[in-house]
Amino acid sequence: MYSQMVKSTGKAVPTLAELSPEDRAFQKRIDRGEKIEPKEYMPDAYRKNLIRQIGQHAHSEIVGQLPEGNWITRAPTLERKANLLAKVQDEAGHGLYLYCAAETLGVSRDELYQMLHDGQMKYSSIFNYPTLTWADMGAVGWLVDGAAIMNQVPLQRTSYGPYARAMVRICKEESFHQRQGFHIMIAMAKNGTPEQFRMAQDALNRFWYPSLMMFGPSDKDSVHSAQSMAWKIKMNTNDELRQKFVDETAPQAEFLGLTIPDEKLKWNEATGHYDFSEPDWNEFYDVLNGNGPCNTERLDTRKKAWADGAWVREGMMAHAEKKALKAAKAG
Ligand code: FAQ
Repeated sequence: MYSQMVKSTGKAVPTLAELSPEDRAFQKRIDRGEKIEPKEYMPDAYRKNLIRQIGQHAHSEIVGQLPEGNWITRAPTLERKANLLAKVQDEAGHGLYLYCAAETLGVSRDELYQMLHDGQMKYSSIFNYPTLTWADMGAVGWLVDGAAIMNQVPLQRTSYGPYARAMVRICKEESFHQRQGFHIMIAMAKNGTPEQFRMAQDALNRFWYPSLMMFGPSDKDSVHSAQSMAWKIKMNTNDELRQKFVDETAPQAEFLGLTIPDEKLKWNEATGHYDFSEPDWNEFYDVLNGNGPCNTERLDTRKKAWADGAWVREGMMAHAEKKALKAAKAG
């Protein structure tokens, strides 16, 4: 079975004094809040870490189309169908901006796809779960896009210029996605039939913990957080963002009349946050290792799409070559 590699590359963050003069100057630029642009000096490890994160982010956007694409033909109304179609199309666009941002770091899109198909690069664990009912379209928009926004809004301030700028547009679109999902949940949980309410609750039950996993392992197990935060590739730790997500989502569930499947979920006056249960981290690592319910299906679908599109790519290349030849001949 296909397996996404789980590898540890984490090292202690060096102090300024331990850095070479070039890397020290680079770190000082980051500390001053300057943006790093493609042709400027950057340490090799900064470049590699960005390719890893942006590449995985791009893969998540395009693999993330699959669980929702499954429901376009079965949307309950024309309006819902049009909204879902637009959303799924937006995700493709997000993938493209992100692949472009990664390409500015010296990796080609073909190489990134190859690494996805070989299992050398990951995509978000959340997309290895199935979407079983229409209520799942509500839960994905509300929870999955909600978690994505929580993580991506701070990334608009990330140190790498092309990544930060891609995030601005992506975040605007993600907030529309979150609202279309919440709207579906309102229709089903607040204004729907008892059966629709039950479907909405069932979707929340299945998507709650996988959504919490989207933020990555707990801080003590995060491999990249310390260095990524020093480089402002990440602006917050995984646990900080997970807590923020729970704090925002718990009142929304209450508004919907739905119950988050966590007996420990409780407002804590002293901390000013909700207490909540951690997800099952064994399940998380199992999914990363290729053993989630849909890993094989998702990757096979992407590989087939790549193989089926070969004739289009070849045709476009041939057309581009012909045009270039004509232009050269014309002078
Ligand atoms: N799934 O050291 P950390 C979306 C891996 S976009 C899979 O903490 P890091 C839009 C991690 O890569 C969703 N793998 O890692 C949408 C690393 O493995 P590696 C995607 C995960 O990078 C909505 C290892 O575990 N968003 O949903 C996951 O500092 C609806 C150790 O972890 C982004 O990519 C996971 N959940 O923090 C589309 C945002 N978590 O690479 C369609 C940008 C961790 O060493 C429909 N990325 N891993 O082999 C980030 O902010 C970070 O990369 C984190 C992980 C926070 C995801």
